[in-house]
Amino acid sequence: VFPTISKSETIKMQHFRASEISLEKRSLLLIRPIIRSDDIMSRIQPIVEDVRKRGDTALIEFTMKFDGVQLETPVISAPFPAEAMKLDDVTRAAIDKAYDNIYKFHEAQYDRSTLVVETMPGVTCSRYSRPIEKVGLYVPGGTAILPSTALMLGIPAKVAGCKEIVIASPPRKDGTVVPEVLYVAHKVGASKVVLVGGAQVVAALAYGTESVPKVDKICGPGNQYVTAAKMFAQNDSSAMVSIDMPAGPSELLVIADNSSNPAYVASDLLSQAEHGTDSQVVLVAVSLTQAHLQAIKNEIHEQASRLPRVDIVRESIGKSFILEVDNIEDAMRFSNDYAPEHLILHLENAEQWVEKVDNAGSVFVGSYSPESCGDYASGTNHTLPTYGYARMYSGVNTLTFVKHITTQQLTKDGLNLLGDTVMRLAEVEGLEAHRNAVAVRIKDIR
Ligand code: HSO
Ligand code: ZN
Repeated sequence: VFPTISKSETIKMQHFRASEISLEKRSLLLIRPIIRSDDIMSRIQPIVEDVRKRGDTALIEFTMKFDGVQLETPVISAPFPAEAMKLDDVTRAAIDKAYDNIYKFHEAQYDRSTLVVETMPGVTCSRYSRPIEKVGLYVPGGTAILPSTALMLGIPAKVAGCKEIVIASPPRKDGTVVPEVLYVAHKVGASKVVLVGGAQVVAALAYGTESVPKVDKICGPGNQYVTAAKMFAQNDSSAMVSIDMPAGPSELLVIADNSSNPAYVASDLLSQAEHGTDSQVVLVAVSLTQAHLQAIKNEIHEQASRLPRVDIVRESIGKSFILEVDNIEDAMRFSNDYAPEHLILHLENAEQWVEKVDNAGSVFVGSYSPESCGDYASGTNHTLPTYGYARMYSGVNTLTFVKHITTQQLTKDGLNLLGDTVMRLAEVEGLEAHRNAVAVRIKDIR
């Protein structure tokens, strides 16, 4: 149960000392606060089924029901109308700069060369990469418009060479598309923008409708309904679709020592806390003096009070905590156990500690690397594993949109050399037809 911070109270995080809490309490701190309601699946299933059955008609009805918007058609096709993506010069320049940096980093990730390895004389194994042909990219709406997410999904898909990129995003109240999102869609070469959000558009992308193409992979963050619909579609073999990763609310863990700037630390925590009431931010304080810690707390309260989204921040800060530890090793251990989506190292010689990070979506090194830079424009991706999934998932990257095909070619001599090994293993498994496929050839060779 999390305290609700009322308007008259100080905006502060709960506070623990690692040396004073039990192991049980420590493991509780690793668990994310979100309340997963079991009925999410049962609530999205009828929506998914309905879209599958009635296609565009259902999309239009659900958009009326959930967004209060009457759509004439759910899809805008390229070439997109110039007047719908008109931006002021400063905004366009910012998107262009972010685009260039993200493009550079994601282009460098893609080694298109074919891998060729002769494992034994006459036995050649190769690996080829191919783009996933059709992809659906979900750009959430909700309490903020997120053209940056369109960049983070669209650019790697473009770099990978996906043939059809479909961007889905809920409409604005007047039924139009966010111009920044449409501009990004144009830049990444999207063929369509679907003006629908939620589980309904995930279903449309998974199964296809009259106007929405069925895609091979659906990527992008979203609320619980979007995530549940993605998981449902992935599990339905008749949909034949994959997803990027399970997604949860955004989170940040900051490790700070006495060299940190209290105002910077607080600003980073709040930048993530403003995302949503279910965001969680964690400050791991490495033997901070009480004065230093108090300075950070004061900054949190003062900066938060001035934020337009202070009501959201009150709730997310209420779900967040400070953990005091004695040394950096303990901090790293906690962080690796927590496996944060974002990790910021406000440490002296921060770069030395990167090597000790085992689990994190993306790491921000040193006091001049705010998470905001990675969220928008430095080049790294911001679609990252949350909820502890950084233990086994990578963030979205160029290879998210690529698959690999292997080949092999054996020469006569190669088969002669490897044949006995294969025949013996087939015998061990009792698979005579396997053994025979080698034996009929070996008979001719020898
Ligand atoms: N921090 C968010 C991404 C984002 N921030 C979008 C601003 N816009 C989740 O990684
Ligand atoms: Zn952010």
